[in-house]
Amino acid sequence: DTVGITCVPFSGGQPKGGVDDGPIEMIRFGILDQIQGMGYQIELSEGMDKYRTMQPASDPPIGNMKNPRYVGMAARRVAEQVQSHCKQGRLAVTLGGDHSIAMGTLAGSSSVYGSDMCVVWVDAHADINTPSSTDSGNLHGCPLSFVLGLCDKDEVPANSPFEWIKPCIRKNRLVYIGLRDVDAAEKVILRKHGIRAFSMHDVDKHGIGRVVEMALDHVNPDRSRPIHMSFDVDALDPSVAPATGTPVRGGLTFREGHYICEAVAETGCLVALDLVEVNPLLGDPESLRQTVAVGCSLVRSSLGESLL
Ligand code: DIR
Ligand code: MN
Ligand code: MN
Ligand code: MN
Repeated sequence: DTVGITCVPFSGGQPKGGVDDGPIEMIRFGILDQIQGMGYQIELSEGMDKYRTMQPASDPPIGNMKNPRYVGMAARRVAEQVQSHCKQGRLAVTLGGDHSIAMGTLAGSSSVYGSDMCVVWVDAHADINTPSSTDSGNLHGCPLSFVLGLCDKDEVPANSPFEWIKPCIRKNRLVYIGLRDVDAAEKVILRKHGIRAFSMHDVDKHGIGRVVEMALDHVNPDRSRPIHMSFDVDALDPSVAPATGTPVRGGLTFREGHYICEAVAETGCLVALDLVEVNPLLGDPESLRQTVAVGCSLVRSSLGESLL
């Protein structure tokens, strides 16, 4: 089997520098050798430096959205690179970068696997703000609204940097695990569209085993549909993954995070994986090492490392 890896050194979807060094730190930690050591072939997407040089000289806000052109262009390139891996039957692994790049990863994978594909979104946050609902204007809080087709026409007009994104993910094919910091406007969106979410409250109540089972039953009852998992390291508790831009207390334990990855690997349905929001610039060297290490081990677990 071949894993197609796309490194996206990109931080334009949020204000903190450093998250663009997430992929290189994971490579330094040995993620490529580790994946090869599991018996996979690796194909690496070309030109990761382009994600830095493609930043436009001028990128004024559109409405509330910050860096809209940069985010739109980078995500479009991510979509092409992920699409090309999926087309060739490779498991597409994307290392971020901030979570705005998921509008690209999902556009890319769904262009190959179609609307039958389901999405498991593991995050402290819902990342489903629309261009008009976002308070922060940070596009890493918005990727899902674009791919679900929740934006009004006037939010994504012709010539918008996001015009290329077609609605490609069905609302009943998306499920969340780990939520604990959801904006009021996002709660309205989740309720309005009946999107299934398992918060940390649900993890406490049912245990992670039952939560993952219920989540997969919702989007993939026969375990036959392709799965794209998008894993934001801030889903983990800050004691486990401290070096991330928007940590929120009360998150997943080390084992709970890995359990999700193992259970998804066990389905044999995983076609694409995002590992995002590792920010090596935040915190002391030990926090950094710990966060990079846990990011790499989540990837390995998703690829089946811990299955016997
Ligand atoms: C908040 C925080 N909902 C926003 N989102 C974050 O800015 O839209 N996403 N941190 O990762
Ligand atoms: Mn996120
Ligand atoms: Mn998050
Ligand atoms: Mn975030």
